[in-house]
Amino acid sequence: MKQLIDQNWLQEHNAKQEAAVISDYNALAEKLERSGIKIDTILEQAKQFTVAVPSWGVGTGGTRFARFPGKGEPRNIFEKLDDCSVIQLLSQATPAVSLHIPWDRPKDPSELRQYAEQYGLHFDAMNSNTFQDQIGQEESYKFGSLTHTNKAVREQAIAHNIDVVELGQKLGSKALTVWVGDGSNFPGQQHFKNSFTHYLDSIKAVYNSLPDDWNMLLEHKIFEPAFYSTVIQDWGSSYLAAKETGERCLSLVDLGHHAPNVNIEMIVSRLAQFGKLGGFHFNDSKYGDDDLDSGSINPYQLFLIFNELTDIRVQDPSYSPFYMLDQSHNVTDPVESLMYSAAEVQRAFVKSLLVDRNALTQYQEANDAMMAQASLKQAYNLDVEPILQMARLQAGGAIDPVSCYRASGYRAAVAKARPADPNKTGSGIV
Ligand SMILES: [Mn+2]
Repeated sequence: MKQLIDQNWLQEHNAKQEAAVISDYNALAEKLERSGIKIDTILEQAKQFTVAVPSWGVGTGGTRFARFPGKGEPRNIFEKLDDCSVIQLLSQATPAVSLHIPWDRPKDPSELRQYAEQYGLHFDAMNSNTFQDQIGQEESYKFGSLTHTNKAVREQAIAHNIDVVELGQKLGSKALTVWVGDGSNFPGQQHFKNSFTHYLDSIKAVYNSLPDDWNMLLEHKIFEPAFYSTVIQDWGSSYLAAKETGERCLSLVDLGHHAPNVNIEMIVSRLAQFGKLGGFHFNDSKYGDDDLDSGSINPYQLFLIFNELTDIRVQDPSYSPFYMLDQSHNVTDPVESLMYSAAEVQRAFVKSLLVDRNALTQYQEANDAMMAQASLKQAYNLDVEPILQMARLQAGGAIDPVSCYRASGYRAAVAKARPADPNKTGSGIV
């Protein structure tokens, strides 16, 4: 398999920290053993955990005010995959890449697929884009896409989604994620019922073109770019649409797409209870859809979400929603942020495995609020870093991905190989 960081060098880098990791791991094993937890079974599950990287995440993001490009930013989808391969190599938790079309449209899909496969990468859910106009496009999305009042615009948006599915099939993807910014900025601007009816008709048309082994994921978002009303603004609208559309049409939860302080872990439980929770976009936020790094603001919320997911998997071990990081990296090296964030999501997952579910159930049944919340905190407060380090070490990754990446000199090398085009502002999502 092709690797952009030399395996021997990586092993030498790990060797300096290996003895400390083994010592920490053994100490944690002893501690968990006292609670009847076998650390090796947790380690195996940690090694199985994966979260997809968004192709657009490896470029520097920006705000609606400005974008400050980083050095050596990828200039095309092949260079994006180079960066994704480094993230996977060092973190060993991100073997899949999620593409955004048309940003990542390849001239030759089979060439792109082979390019990914040489790194051991594959393609996760495909993302369509009808929230901006594309060059040469007949109709404009200024006043909406799948929900537009004009049938010709809706048909164009439907055709785009079907096209993305056809491309995704050639790339080995198994899902289409649909997010539309359709909505209104003023009371009275849009007829709520009519716009939702248009949405349902449009996504049903896309759904009918899906291959049998594909899922369609509907992503809701409370506001922005529409500031008064958004057609798919919440999990309720998403659930209704998914239910109306079909069995393989599911809701996707982006953590940043809710009002502040909304109980997202309960949304997770509700959607899952009725078989409609299909996937996640992980990120964190303080004020709105900030797209900050996962776990950087509210790691306890991330843990509580995984606590629900692990609870679901106790009932149904085969349950496996689509996981993706959806972040905008404005002030960090995107490769570092994505490696660090993948580990934060993996950390929340691992901690959720340590919750004593029998004890929690008993406390809930007995209305012992104190001990119920303490049983969650007991798992959350444990430092599981040795498990994550051991998982990476055994899988051939880096014990400490960020320090290893910095020592490798990868960014300096690509900065030389990828001179910035002064006329291009590059990728990035706001
Ligand atoms: Mn998202």
